[in-house]
Amino acid sequence: MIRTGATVVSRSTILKQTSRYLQTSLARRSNANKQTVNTSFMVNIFRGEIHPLQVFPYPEAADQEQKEYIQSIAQPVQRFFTERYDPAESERLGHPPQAVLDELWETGGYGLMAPEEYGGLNMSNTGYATMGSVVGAVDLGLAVVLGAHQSIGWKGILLYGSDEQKRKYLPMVTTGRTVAAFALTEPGSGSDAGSIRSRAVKSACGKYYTLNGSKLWITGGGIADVLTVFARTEVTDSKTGQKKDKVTAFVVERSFGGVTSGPPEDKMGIRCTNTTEVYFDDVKIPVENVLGGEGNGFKVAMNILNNGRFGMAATLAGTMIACIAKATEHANSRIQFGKNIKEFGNVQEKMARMTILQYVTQSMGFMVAGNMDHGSKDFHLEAAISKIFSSEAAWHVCDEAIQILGGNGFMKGTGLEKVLRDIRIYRIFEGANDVLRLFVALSGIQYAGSHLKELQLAFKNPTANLGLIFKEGSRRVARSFGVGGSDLGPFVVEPLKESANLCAESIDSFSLAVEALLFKYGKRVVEEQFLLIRLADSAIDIYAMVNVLSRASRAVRNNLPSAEQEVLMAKVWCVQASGRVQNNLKQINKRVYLESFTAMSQIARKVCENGGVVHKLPLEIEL
Ligand code: MYA
Repeated sequence: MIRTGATVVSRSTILKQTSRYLQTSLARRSNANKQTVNTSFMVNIFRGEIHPLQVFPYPEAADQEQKEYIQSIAQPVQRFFTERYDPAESERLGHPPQAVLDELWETGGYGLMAPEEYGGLNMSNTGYATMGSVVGAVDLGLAVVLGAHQSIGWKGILLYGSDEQKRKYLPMVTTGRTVAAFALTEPGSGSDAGSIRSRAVKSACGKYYTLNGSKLWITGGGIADVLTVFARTEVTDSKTGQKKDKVTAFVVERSFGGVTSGPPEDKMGIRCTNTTEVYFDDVKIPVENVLGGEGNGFKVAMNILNNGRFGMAATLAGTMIACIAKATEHANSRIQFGKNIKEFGNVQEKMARMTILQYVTQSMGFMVAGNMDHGSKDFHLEAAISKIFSSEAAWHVCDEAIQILGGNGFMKGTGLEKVLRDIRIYRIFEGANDVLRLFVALSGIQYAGSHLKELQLAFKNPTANLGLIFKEGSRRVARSFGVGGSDLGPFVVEPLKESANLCAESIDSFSLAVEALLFKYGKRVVEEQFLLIRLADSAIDIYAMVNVLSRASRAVRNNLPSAEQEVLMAKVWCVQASGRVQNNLKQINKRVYLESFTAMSQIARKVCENGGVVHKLPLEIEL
């Protein structure tokens, strides 16, 4: 049994400790330098600093009244899906049945997070995450139908729209049966979102823009009548008077004329969603439809995406629950070699890993959502990590569920084959995992780098910067004696102290690795993708560790019936994740690994030059 007695710190003590910790560190920092403090836990660990507010204690994002509200919406939706929805039928039709769409429009499913005055259900991020989990357990295609509409399609209007834009468009897209879409990607611009070519030119009278260009793989592209479109525009710098091309976001109505769509794409999964190319030919957009200000489009696009990424984690957490349920049903009933297969260590390891991956994913999704509900603004890295982690975890969990079911899992009738096909795109869209890994590593490094620069400058005028130099100096001296490292002990319950140490050690090794990378490569670190990916993987494992430490501690403090299981999962996760972190960081420094990265570069170059693999059959014959 888990001890929940005298050794366990109360929630209010934790909150006090946390805020005292933050206040002292904020005060120290603001005395030392006047930079604004980033409250993101992940951004700060790149500097070896712990700002626990975003992770400890696990956010309580809904009071009783809000919980009841969320439940009152989620429960009937879940019942509706269980009783009246068939994902295979949606896939066959190429869209969810009209009766299902009607039901969703009528019950507010298209306007979950919009304020009531605009026809929405006024749900919080946590509420949205809950709905995502419900839908994700049923059909990932349907999740995209709903998510592309509200998570990115009209989210920009909610985040950046003027009162007039909100009044005009939000009621249309929440209850007015007008589908919204997000049009960023182009034939020549996928992950490199800044390189879009669509262009909008302002008229001489200054009243409208003329938009030309085309967008690719737009979810809802063939059925949306309101689109958030990104295009290059010429912007004059107010200070220098110089003209520059910058991205601007627009709300475009199909009814403006000149908006057409290609045929629906034939896709591997999420086949009930409509994905098309969208063309803009001399589309006249009134200037009032600029969203978030002329020239601010790139930031608008990124922030829309940042704001929605947690939804994917919550949704895929629901999917994993459904996959695990299928695997469990089989493990409980299947007898092989004279034994029920659930008795085999091999199956147990799979089931445990799947469950832990689901737990981590769910913890991340609701952690990010909860922090956003509490007003956090610095959640970009955490949201990106939750997207990367969840899409890979869900793939693994579904794949392993198929493995446990064996031949049955491979049959369409079990339903897992469709889920696996549907999950695949989640690693690609809303920011491909590969580019998001680089985003995580580089954003963190940039923050750490600015600190090192401050330090270098401080050394140029030591008398004026004694505080900063002394603080940094004593931190490094202490670390060199193996003391003064990070300490997560105060934030977790007794049974998790050892796991918290593993996580803290990982954080210390991580920040030292960042510093070493910066010293070795300076700005050139941007080119070192083999190393950046390993840094990102370490960051992901660390964020996963703090999530489970925080959530399992909450479970113990709140005496949840699942507390014992949650502690077990957190312990196993921390052992495995901290091992991976040490291994990844080792690869960043050690000669043999660095040489193998160079070798991999050479291998890949040769294959590309050759148009495929270079070696022949062992028989050495031509075919
Ligand atoms: S929609 C299409 C998705 N497309 C993408 O996600 C594009 C991916 N590309 C990027 O995100 C960017 O281009 C990257 C940066 C990250 C590669 N937050 O020079 P830069 C700032 C804030 O590094 P780049 C779809 O798929 C940066 O600090 N700021 O830029 C459908 C810098 O600022 P400053 C950011 O090299 C999905 C400036 O921008 C961010 O071009 C349907 C330039 O930076 C950021 N993230 O690239 C999904 N990034 O100038 C449905 C950069 O101040 C899901 N910056 O230094 C449904 C699930 C839910 C269902 C629920 C149902 C209920």
